[in-house]
Amino acid sequence: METKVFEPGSEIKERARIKSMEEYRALVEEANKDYEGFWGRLAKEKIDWIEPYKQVLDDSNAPFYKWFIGGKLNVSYQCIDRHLDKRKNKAAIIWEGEPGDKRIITYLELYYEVNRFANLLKNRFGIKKGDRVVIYMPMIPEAAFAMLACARIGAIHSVVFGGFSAEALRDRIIDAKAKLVITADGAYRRGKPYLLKPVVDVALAKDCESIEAVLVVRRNNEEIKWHEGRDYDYNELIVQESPNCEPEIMDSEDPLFLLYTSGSTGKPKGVQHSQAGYILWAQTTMEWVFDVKENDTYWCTADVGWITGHTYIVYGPLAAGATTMMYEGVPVYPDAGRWWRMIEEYRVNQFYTAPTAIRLLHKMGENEPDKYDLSSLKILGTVGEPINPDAWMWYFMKIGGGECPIVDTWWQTETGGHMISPLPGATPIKPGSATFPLPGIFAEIIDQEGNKKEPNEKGYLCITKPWPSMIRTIWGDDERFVKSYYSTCKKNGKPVYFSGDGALYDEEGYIWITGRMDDVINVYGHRLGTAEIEAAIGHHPRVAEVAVVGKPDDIKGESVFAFVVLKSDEGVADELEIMKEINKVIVKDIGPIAKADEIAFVPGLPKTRSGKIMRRILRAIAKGEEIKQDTSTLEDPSVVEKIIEVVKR
Ligand code: 7RM
Repeated sequence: METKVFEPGSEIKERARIKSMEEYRALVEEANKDYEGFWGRLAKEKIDWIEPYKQVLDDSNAPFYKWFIGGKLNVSYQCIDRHLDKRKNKAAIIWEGEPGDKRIITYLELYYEVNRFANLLKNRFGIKKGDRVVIYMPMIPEAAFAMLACARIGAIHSVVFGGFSAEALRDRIIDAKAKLVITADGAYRRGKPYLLKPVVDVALAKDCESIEAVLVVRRNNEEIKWHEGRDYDYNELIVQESPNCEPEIMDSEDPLFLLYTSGSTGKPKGVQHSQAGYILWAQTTMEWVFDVKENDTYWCTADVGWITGHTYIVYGPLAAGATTMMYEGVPVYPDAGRWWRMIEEYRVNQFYTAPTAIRLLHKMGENEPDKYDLSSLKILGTVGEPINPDAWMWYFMKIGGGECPIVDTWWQTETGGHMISPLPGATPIKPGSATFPLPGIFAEIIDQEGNKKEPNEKGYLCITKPWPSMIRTIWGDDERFVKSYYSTCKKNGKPVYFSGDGALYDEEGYIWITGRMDDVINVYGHRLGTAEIEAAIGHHPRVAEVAVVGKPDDIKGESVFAFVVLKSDEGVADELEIMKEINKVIVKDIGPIAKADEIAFVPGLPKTRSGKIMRRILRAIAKGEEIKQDTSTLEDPSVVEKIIEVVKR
């Protein structure tokens, strides 16, 4: 199949920081020639250091790499204070609530809000440098204030996505030994108020001894229960705090935040990020990839509960001195034109969203965007999963009017910021390809020994040199960190970072991501471990065994397909009832995003003689594909036919 190539237009070339492939290659070359010099130059140019670093990279204890050794800085200072001279009255955050209420927060206001919040954490709750604070919040500006307030006093935040259940929240509180939970009464979604605080109450009902207090921001004023001596009203307390708070002096390598993400086992991993390396790359990619300019309005539709919300709603845009938009609700309220109306009204220049949302809005309104003036847009972005050419073309033509480059950004919670992405003013783009590694990033498709793959040969997507914004460790579990990322592939005999993704080069060296090689699936752009869902389903008293696989889905990317073996042979007369119950358990343990779309009650699972479930076979069955794999290694090959029969019914 012939793939189309789209060259950047003259307008984008003119305004972009990196204007040609020659300029891109010069940067790549600079990093090739003198890796530490390259990163040192960026760190000097971009970070307002309190004290300069003494060494760029310490690799003496690989893979526990350290960057910008001895440097002192404060991330909230980098995001706020240093802009006040030039931008105190510039909008830092433009927020719209789902009901249509609006707030515009200037950099000076942001400074006061964050300082008050920081003082509140310090003075009222005794939060100190290194303490963990869980943020369980809707998409309101206070979520960003809370993150920045933690950064200001050196507390380590752990944002938990507001769609996660009480059990999931509890697991994360316990693992991080958090002292404080910051939450809200609730927020608005699909035109209705919903509640968050009661979920916190359930989470804290057991085993959360580390928690000393709960701070509640009022968003929708719905009635909630207050626990005397534990719960505090943010809106009442915040006005009593001083708007000035000295930023804590932080070391480059002090942890900035934890963010839990799914891996291939049941227990989520607390991905730990650093101060200097993280903020350097958040800011740099904001400038290179989104090319934000002084008067631009930039909008990323992610939730702050995901890494995209951390790096590209809060830290990256603010470090770059940009105006970042934040929206509370769903894209389809009151109708499928909500986002397009907002782009028109706020004259958004850069728009960054997920393929799953593009597919949904495409399906709901092919020509809906025609009703709006989207001519302010300059650059479009996607993230989270591979984008299919069909959705890409609709996005490119209908939203971008055929004139906005699409930056298809490949990266992960663990990478902190973009790794593989087009540069809008330089890279000729192909629908569905994330194109090339960014300068300084050694992303390579290799085999397990480190040999580079030939075009069209699938391999392991690895990053073969450390980079500043990389994961430092898994909170409290160094061993799991090494095992998860540094034990699959080697290059020149040395372990290198393996992303978990497969990918291939085309004839021109463009990178095409083929998807996860481990048991992680991607539903609505949300990363879920099949093991987590299996553990939840296993909690149902009638379930004996379960295997979950992802099934390709036109809108969601992947849907959740569960193969369930029930205990005893009572039969499944109450099949529908059990299905409902199973989904209830999933919602309770994880949240609604992980609900099973299809459940097949099967007599057994295809297992090898050593007891390992052959998921490849189950994936093929879920898709309705013919089984090409050799089934002779199975303990009981006949089970495959039986499963196919059930699924066909
Ligand atoms: C940012 C984020 C990471 C996983 C990653 C991939 C998939 C992300 C793309 C993509 C194809 C892309 N962090 N992924 N971006 N696949 N093209 N542009 O999503 O930690 O939640 O997920 O998402 O599989 O490993 S994440």
